[in-house]
Amino acid sequence: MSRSLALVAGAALAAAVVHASGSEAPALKSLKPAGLRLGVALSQKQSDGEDKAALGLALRHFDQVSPENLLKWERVHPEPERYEFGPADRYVELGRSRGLFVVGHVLVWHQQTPAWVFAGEGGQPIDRATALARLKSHIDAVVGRYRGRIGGWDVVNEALEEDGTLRKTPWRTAIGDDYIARAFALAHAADPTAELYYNDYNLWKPAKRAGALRIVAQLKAQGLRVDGIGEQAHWGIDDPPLAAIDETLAAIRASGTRALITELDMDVLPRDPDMWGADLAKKQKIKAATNVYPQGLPDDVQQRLARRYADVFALFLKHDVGRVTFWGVTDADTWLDDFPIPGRVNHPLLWDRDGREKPAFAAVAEALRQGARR
Ligand code: 9MR
Repeated sequence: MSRSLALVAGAALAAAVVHASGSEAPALKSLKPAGLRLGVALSQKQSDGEDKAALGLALRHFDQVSPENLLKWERVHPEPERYEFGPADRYVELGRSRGLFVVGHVLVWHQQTPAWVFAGEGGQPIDRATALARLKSHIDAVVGRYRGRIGGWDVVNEALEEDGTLRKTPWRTAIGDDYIARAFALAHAADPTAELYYNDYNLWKPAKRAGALRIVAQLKAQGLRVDGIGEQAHWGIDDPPLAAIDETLAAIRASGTRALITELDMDVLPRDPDMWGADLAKKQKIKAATNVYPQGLPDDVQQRLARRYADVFALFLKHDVGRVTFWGVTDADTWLDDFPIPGRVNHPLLWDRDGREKPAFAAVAEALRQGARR
């Protein structure tokens, strides 16, 4: 690109920022305490610069980025001998060129991993040695490629059942319980400078939290590097209770490992206890009953959402979490439109579908200001 073209493109991006935010709101990252990383997950459209308005908001307000999907195994390593690094290279370069802390997500997960990874010879179950060899070549290739440039990795994601026992994943079946330790050791060998995290959801539940603390204590007892325990924080507008979040952050902090909030959003739609496991017909019924704000979020719920964000941010700051990452920039991109019920209109983030700040934005800004003053 010529210099003048680059200038025009830069100006267009700046214009998109002003248009999208609709006001001269302060950049969130300018308000926060220095020790807190404040980030957002980018879609590939955003890191590729196609969604300029959302990218503009991300670059203005955050100092850390996570990749929503493009570093998952199925994207980056779809076939045994084929890696697709293009989107990830552009994502890492974008973050580095803007001085952002770039996170890698995710090395070991039972989802979004192609079937070949777990397939043995001739239809046999995969053996331990083969599984370890595949794990090593993947981690060497991916972590090694971004050595010194990706600042921290979600090494293992969602290894726990709700009761705190280890989940029966294909990795565990093939390798054994030490697959977690092996993954951390391999990641550290591939980039000794990178921070390494254990990441999971529902760590506000005491049994699951105990499981995460146990995993990390065992890793550390083996001399392995662990820099953070990530609570994803896909939460609701009313639950989990603040007291449970408070206790969890206190417990993680007391364990000596930094707590991170890695995938924050607030589902505002009514919940139905059956919604996660329901069949398609039932899901349709639940959709009809719960898709209650298709035209936008009413003022009273905007205010409730703002209060909820203020409350959880007060706890994040109280417990000195190392990072808070939102799972998406605006409501236009949220995965919650399709989960657990497909085709609804959710409103979980700080900007609405048109990129306008919601009251929750001002609430987070104020919480950060107060946190920085303490
Ligand atoms: O937001 C992601 C969505 O676009 C993908 O379809 C989905 C596939 O499983 O993964 C979502 O991100 C997940 C993250 O990688 C791990 N924690 C839960 C997130 C929400 O499902």
